[in-house]
Amino acid sequence: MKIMILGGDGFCGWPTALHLSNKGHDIVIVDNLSRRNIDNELETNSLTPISPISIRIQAWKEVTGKLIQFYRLNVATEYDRLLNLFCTYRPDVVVHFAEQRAAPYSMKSGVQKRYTVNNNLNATHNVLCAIVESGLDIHVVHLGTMGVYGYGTAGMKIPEGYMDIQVVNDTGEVIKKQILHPANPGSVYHMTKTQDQLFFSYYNKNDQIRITDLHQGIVWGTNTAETKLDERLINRFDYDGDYGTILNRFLMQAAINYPLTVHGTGGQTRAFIHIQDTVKCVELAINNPPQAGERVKILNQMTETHKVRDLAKLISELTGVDIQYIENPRNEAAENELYVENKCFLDMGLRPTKLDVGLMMEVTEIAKKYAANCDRTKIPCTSTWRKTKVKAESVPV
Ligand code: NAD
Ligand code: USQ
Repeated sequence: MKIMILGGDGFCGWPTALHLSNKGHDIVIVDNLSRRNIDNELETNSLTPISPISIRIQAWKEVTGKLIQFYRLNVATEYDRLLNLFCTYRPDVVVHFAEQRAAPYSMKSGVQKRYTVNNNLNATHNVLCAIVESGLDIHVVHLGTMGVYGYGTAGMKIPEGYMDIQVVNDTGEVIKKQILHPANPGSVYHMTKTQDQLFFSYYNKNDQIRITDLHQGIVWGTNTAETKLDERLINRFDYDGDYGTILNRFLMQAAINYPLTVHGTGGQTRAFIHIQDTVKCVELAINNPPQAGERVKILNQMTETHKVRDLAKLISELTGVDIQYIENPRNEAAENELYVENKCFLDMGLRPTKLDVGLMMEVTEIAKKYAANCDRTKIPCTSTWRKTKVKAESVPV
């Protein structure tokens, strides 16, 4: 198949591009390299030494003989170039990773809130609008988040996108329906993903675009079978307080003996998936597209749930690193349970890569290998969800 990967230079997009290329698909990566620029803005870097995109692509060609094309393009602002690329390349599938994905970054200040909204909503809308204008029947596979649901349970498993409801009409008749699960975002970033869902629902209804929306949990791990083939193919490893995610941060903190930073009581339960399963799930989603006229297919892309404090205790027992409980900079429930349905991927044949001591230690070994690249001052999470209110009269006009 001809597959275009938007955001294909990122943490999930790069290993997905290599995995699909290895499977024999024709791959085009589109990325504006904004993630690398945000590292410059935050004065931090991937712990692993990621190569420039041209070196990555050259290395892949040398190692496997396979070609990947790259276009530097801003999906959110360069609509005409995007449409032109769809019309000339004529992809069968567009995999859409091209969004600002860090919740803490999206909450830093008005600048980052507005950037996240403008970037994410325009990127998603441009993709859908350009597909309609191109007249092509392109399957969109989008990376969404488990965070669209909130992290509650309402006494039931979180379903895959749609919820069964019953209402009683004026004549007393019980009407059964399925609706999108109510949105309950916990950050400006997560809010953009809840709005993406409405774009998908509308364009699917109006223009019959075939869409799969993958509600993914927190991705952990760093390398996949393909990124291990050559050091120039290595995946990025975010450890800083804005982009680093919990399990990888803890494994990296253990590697440099930095006390594990548990927010609050650590009673937050979250969904997880290993990066090797991320690339597998995207492949499964591509191989099992919605039929013409089918509603948006929503799949929960996660394999297990854990409480933050349980992960901290596990890693502390394995490595001897201390745990520090710190005031939570976020506005989120201190304790929650989380039960998630993930039957669709299991039925498609996913064999989950569960939390495993060997795999966790592999991440810690990578972190140890590149520990010299770590700037310890970038580890604390400094982005707070609620700012001290500024009095209206003190705001300059
Ligand atoms: P990432 O920041 O590493 O990668 C995103 C890529 O998209 C970057 O290379 C960036 O330069 C590019 N990009 C952003 N805006 C763009 C634009 N306007 N035009 C072109 N390129 C643009 O993030 P990631 O961790 O790879 O996440 C990819 C997707 O998966 C995101 O949409 C994210 O919400 C979702 N997701 C990630 C995780 C996770 O734990 N990493 C979990 C659930 C869902
Ligand atoms: N946390 C800590 N200590 C830390 C960092 C985080 O206790 O040092 C806590 C947070 O307070 C939160 C939990 O760990 O309760 C998860 O935080 P995270 O940064 O690992 O994940 P999150 O902000 O939810 O975002 C990540 C990805 C995002 C994706 C989301 C999936 O960055 O792109 O959408 O995971 S989900 O969490 O299922 O919504």
